[in-house]
Amino acid sequence: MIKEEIFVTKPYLPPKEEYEEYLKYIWESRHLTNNGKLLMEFIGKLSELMGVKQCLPMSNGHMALELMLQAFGLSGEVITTPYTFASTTHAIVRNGLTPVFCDIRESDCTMDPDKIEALITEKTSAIVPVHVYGMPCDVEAIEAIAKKHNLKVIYDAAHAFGETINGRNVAQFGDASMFSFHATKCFTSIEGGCAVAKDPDVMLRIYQLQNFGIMDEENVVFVGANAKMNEFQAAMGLCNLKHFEENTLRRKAVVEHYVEKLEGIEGLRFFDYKSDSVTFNYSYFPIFIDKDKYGLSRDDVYKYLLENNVHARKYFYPITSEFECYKDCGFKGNVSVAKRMSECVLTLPLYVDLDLEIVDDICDLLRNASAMVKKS
Ligand code: T4K
Repeated sequence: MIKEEIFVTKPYLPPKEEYEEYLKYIWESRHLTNNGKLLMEFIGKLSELMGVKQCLPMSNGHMALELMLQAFGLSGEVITTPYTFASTTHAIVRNGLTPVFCDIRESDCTMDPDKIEALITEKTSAIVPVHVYGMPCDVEAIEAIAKKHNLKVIYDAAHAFGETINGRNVAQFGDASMFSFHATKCFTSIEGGCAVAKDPDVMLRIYQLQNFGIMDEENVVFVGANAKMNEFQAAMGLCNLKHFEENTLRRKAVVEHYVEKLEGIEGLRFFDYKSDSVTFNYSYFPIFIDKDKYGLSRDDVYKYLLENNVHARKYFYPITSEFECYKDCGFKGNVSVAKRMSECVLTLPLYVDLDLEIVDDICDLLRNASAMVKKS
């Protein structure tokens, strides 16, 4: 049994003095939110890192996605994946759009491009794929299909901040992308998110929508919401940005340690992080358990780890198409791979200061659990 409780993640916090410097400024300026100076500085630094002309940090990733979909003025059906967090499907449905579920690839759990075209109808207006766990989608294939059928591609890139594909930042793909800066993410502004869109008119509309659709003191032109990022969030983002590169290396070391220690355990599979084309941010470490070969089911392993103080999580189970709130909606889509993957996945603890000895202990638990069952 591991002595202390180990959670799936633990947010990185910068040295307190670095945040306090920004707090001093906030106290002096009394500018707490609504386009403060720190937000402007954050926008500049983020745009530079992502190599985009414009981006807009917002209150959280979900609102960024929801308002981004609204800004495109979409209608009808949106092809998406059910192998994701609630936010992706909710953002579509809350825009009055109908999700059509496309299955995923077993290799990386992202949308299977070979299954998209069969789902396109005259009602389809967009594709919303997810770079789930920071595994980049097959952007080339997806965008070729979108171009052919004149559809928008809006990525849920909640997990993919800072990653590159063939040397280009992930934010540069598709028509738009949303990133999450939630406390549980590899880069955090406490709560927070960011919208990136290529079309400056769409960017402007997102900007208007996140402030109630207000144009000026006397004109409210769109039915917007409040999704503004405040100065405390921007300050945290600015601090954490300074440490992002170094933190990515520390998470990479944890992932490599897991891979080394888990390799060879029959019935456990994990992603291949060796890639010539992708630089990962190492935000999640999911494992997939084959009960017949490993000897225990995912749920058995979840319980066993919990009894030993390890709080692994079933990200992403159940798939969103099976949520209670959607059970009577009759949304279309054959998603047998997504369902199967969701039933065997377990996401292991991963964060910057996760001690490698704890990783050893978690791996020993996983190795021993299987060995014990096979012996008995
Ligand atoms: N799209 C995708 C694909 C997403 O995964 C998400 C969010 C979104 C969109 C929407 O982005 P945001 O609107 O959230 O920016 C968490 C997060 O709340 C959520 O941001 C994230 N995805 C999702 C995958 O995970 P929970 O309900 O599992 O979080 P919670 O509170 O159980 O936290 C997990 C563990 O982290 C805890 O056991 C302990 C630790 N923790 C958590 C927090 C919040 C800390 O140590 N400190 C903390 O402050 O959803």
